[in-house]
Amino acid sequence: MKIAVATKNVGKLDEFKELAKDTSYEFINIPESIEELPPETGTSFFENALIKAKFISDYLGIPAIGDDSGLEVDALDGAPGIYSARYSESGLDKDNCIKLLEKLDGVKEGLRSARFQCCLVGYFKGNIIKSYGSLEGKISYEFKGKYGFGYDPVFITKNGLHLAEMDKDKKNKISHRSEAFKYILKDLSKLLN
Ligand code: ITT
Repeated sequence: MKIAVATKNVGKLDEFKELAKDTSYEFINIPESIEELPPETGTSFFENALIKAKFISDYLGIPAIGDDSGLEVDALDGAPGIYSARYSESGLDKDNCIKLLEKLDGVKEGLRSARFQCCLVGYFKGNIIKSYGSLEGKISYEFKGKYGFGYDPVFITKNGLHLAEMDKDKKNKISHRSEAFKYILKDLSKLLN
């Protein structure tokens, strides 16, 4: 079965492709002709992931998976949360991280706890499946690492490494996205019922 991955984020797509390697499904990119996904007008990761999945599934006529994810920082009352991609004015990964470190300026190490959240939604002809995953850690004081995307350079995992110090294989062993992926795989066949 072909399933479209409803994302324009190359970092997410790379991780998906790696996770999908050992499955019997064929995960495909959305066509280049789709320049933008619809606006994320939802109030939760679930609602936004559904917007993406439904749009792409209806457009291509095949099942699609949408991923809405983000970072929740306790000292910032859960921000940037569903606004993670649009946190800084430019929305660029580097600027988002810089803004986050500025917001946490002066916050002590013990109070910098945070977690990545990921909601995956599968959609086809009105059928909806969903799953969640999360990854606990804390926000660093500096950038470190060359892998990954988004907030990976400023997120320290339980093992003390920044997420951007882990290559795709290592990140996929622990990440919020891989946890959600593991759960949604079990339900994918329900999309065709
Ligand atoms: P699509 O909507 O096209 O999928 P997006 O980047 O806009 O791409 P989101 O709206 O879900 O996706 O925003 C998620 C943001 O949260 C993303 O831009 C990253 O900055 C951050 N994020 C999510 N997962 C991450 C991860 O595994 N590592 C680092 N940052 C992550």
